[in-house]
Amino acid sequence: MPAFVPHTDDSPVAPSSDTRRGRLTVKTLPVQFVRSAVAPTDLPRDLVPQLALVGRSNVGKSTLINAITGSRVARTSAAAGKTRELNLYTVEYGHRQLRRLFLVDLPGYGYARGGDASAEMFAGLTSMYFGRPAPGTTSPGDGAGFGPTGALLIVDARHPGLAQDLHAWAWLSTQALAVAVVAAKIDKLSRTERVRSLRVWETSLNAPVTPVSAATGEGLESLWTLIVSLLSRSPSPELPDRTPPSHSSNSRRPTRPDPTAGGRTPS
Ligand SMILES: Nc1nc2c(ncn2[C@@H]2O[C@H](COP(=O)(O)OP(=O)(O)OP(=O)(O)O)[C@@H](O)[C@H]2O)c(=O)[nH]1
Ligand SMILES: [Mg+2]
Repeated sequence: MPAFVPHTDDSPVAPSSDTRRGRLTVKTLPVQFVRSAVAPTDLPRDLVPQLALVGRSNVGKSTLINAITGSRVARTSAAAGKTRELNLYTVEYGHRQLRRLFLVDLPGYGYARGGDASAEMFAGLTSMYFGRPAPGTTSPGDGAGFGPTGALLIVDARHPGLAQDLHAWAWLSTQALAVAVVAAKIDKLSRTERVRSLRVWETSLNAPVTPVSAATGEGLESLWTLIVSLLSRSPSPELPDRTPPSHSSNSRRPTRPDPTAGGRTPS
């Protein structure tokens, strides 16, 4: 699988692909699986930034981790609903502002065949993880680890404006995090379809969308630039409440994504 190779010096991220010949230089970044997390005590306690990958089941989150690291470290599957815990990976990047990061692969939402159990598993893990303080914002003080520094919402370039994705974006946008949207599987669209799809995505989310393909490597260098920018933003010194509310709560805290929220669920 082609991967973007980031520069390891202090210069801004620069293309490593030989675009004149349409080829990508494939090189593996130092990346390791750390552990699967299901509880706060499984989360990292060091001050390394954490980037969460959020998106519908089967949208290509795990594949994207492999593509941007030039590895096969993350388990992928053509069948939806395979990832059932938070999988933590550590990556050495080598940029002046970002020498190391955690990539956190979340289970996908919207796995219809998983039923209530799958939806509850997703909601429970998400609220556990996003309820934790980001590295450097405060000391957890409870023997547990840190939560995300930033998050990428991964959407499918072919299915713009899905209600579940809009719902997830609305929720993510209320979090005290640097967040951005990435449209995956762009290789499945023609040039004309891409333009149309990205326009609909950006309008419906009211946010810029970075198109990528793990299959061809398109957009991966822009994605690394985006990641550096997201994770280099200093976290807010005042830690807002990032805990999703319970159903009985009337407070103005953000609500968690509802994996069963409307919309069709294409594969
Ligand atoms: N053509 C194409 N296929 C892709 C791309 N990214 C992922 N896929 C395929 O999409 C399927 C799902 O990919 P995964 O990475 O396992 O998806 P996921 O989001 O991690 O899924 P869950 O773990 O179930 O939430 C696999 O068959 C991948 O090969 C892409 O950029 N282009
Ligand atoms: Mg996965």
